[in-house]
Amino acid sequence: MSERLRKILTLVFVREPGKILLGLKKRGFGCGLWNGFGGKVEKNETILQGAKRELVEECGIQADVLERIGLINFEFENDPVILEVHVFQTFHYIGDPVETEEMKPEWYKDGEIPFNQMWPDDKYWFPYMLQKRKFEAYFLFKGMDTILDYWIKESLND
Ligand code: 6OG
Repeated sequence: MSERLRKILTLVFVREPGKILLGLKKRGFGCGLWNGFGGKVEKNETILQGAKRELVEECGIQADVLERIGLINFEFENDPVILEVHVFQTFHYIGDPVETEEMKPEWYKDGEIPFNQMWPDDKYWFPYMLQKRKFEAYFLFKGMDTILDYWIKESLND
């Protein structure tokens, strides 16, 4: 039996009524794709603390309250690592988004999300987020572009 290594990651979306802040990833995993802000949770912090830290580091925005909206497990074919991504959103934040070495931020209207320049899983679960429904999901990838298998369900509790 193969060992599964679990990496805990965060993904944060800053929202305004009718629009959403995305960042173009300028380096590393997912480079060239629009996404929320986030990264690995460090050993000395909670998931929520990690989410807030990454949001400040990657686009200069401070959010005192983040709402937990989703949990996604990603697996990649022939890779023992499971990515456990905790998804948050906030409508209450301080500061204007700034470009950093990691991300170029830009506001998008809810109806004009650039799915063709995003991870392919996003088009499945963004509708849940945009309709303020909490969700849980699983995706099995082959490489970075192909989804071999997935499920998604609304989660009614936190
Ligand atoms: P760093 O490695 O830069 O954090 N992430 C994904 N986001 C989406 N939408 N789809 C995926 O499909 C993803 N895999 C990872 C989690 C990586 C950031 O990218 C997110 C983190 O916010 C596979 O530290």
